[in-house]
Amino acid sequence: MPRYILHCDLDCFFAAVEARDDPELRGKPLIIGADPKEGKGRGVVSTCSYEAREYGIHSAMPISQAYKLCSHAIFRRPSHKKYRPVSDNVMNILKKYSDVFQKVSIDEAYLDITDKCENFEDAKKIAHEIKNEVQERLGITVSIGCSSTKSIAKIASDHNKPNGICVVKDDEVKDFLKNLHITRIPGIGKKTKIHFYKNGIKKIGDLIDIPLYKLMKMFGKHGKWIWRVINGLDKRKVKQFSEGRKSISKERTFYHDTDEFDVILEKLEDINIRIHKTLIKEKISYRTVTLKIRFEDFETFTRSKSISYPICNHNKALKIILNLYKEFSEYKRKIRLIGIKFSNFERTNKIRQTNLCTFCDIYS
Ligand code: TTP
Ligand code: MG
Repeated sequence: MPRYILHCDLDCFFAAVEARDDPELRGKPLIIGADPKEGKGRGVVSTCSYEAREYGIHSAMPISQAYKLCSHAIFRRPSHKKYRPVSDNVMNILKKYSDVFQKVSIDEAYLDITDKCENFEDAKKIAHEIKNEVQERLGITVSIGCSSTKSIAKIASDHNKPNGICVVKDDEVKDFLKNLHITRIPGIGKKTKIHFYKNGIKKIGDLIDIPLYKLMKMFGKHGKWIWRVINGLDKRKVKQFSEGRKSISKERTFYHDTDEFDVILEKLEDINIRIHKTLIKEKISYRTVTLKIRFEDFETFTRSKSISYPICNHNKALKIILNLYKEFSEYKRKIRLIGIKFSNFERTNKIRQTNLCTFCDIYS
């Protein structure tokens, strides 16, 4: 059964909002980020207008370098308070087009519109309607990719930026991908691309005819993820994340009540990793970690630790959990159940450190 998935991504989001609100900024190289202090400033570029991109400027570039490349650009500090409501308004428009809606960052979301389409022409019409509505109501532009998998829809939304729509039908996937650089595959970034270069692979076309077993031999489980993406076989669903969710927890009852630390630790590690997969996928950071312990006599305790800044890191979380556990290690009773809860959430913008490994761990 064919699927129709849209990936919508706003164009130079922060810069677009600034230019919408100040006509002076339109059509000019505009850089949103740290203060350049005439080339001596520290910090980075958050984003920039497409006019600024012509000078080679991009997100995460040191602001001093951006200043060198285009000192006559207009520099503005980001004003997050302004962007959040615009993002909410965009998401509310998108949600009207499908209940199967997944926000993935402040300016990016997937929609599964399979129920509303018989073919890709229908999907394209919906993409146009969305684009027009966003532009008319909010005065900014969105680029939309459409395909039957999330990964190809995402690559496609980037393809005709800004203000573009790109539809990739199932039988067009290989042709569409073959001339693109390998870093367009989600999860292949600056660092991982080196492995591919060593094997003489630069374009996705260099990977396309390699059979699965060989890709797995060359790149392990990463190879499997790549094979799925380039063959249009990424099966990930558009998942609706309940924005009202306040916490995520998991608990496990031991088969036999236990006081063996190794057994308890293994269980904690397992639960911790599983919850982090969800947290990473849904781009959630937390400030509070809670440990729950039920002893053999059913007496139950919870202990929490809150930290001052949001994190999403399983190693740090485990340290906190083990610190909370210390208190109970004195007890001379066996444990029946153990659980972990993460709460006090903050939705992060983008998880920028995602590497291929994380992708494969999450999606395999
Ligand atoms: P992106 O969608 O990655 O970038 P963009 O919308 O500015 O440009 P594009 O047209 O290529 O989609 O990120 C959305 C916003 O998130 C961006 O406007 C600013 C912010 N951001 C940062 O603050 N730092 C970063 O490194 C990145 C990548 C984005
Ligand atoms: Mg964007």
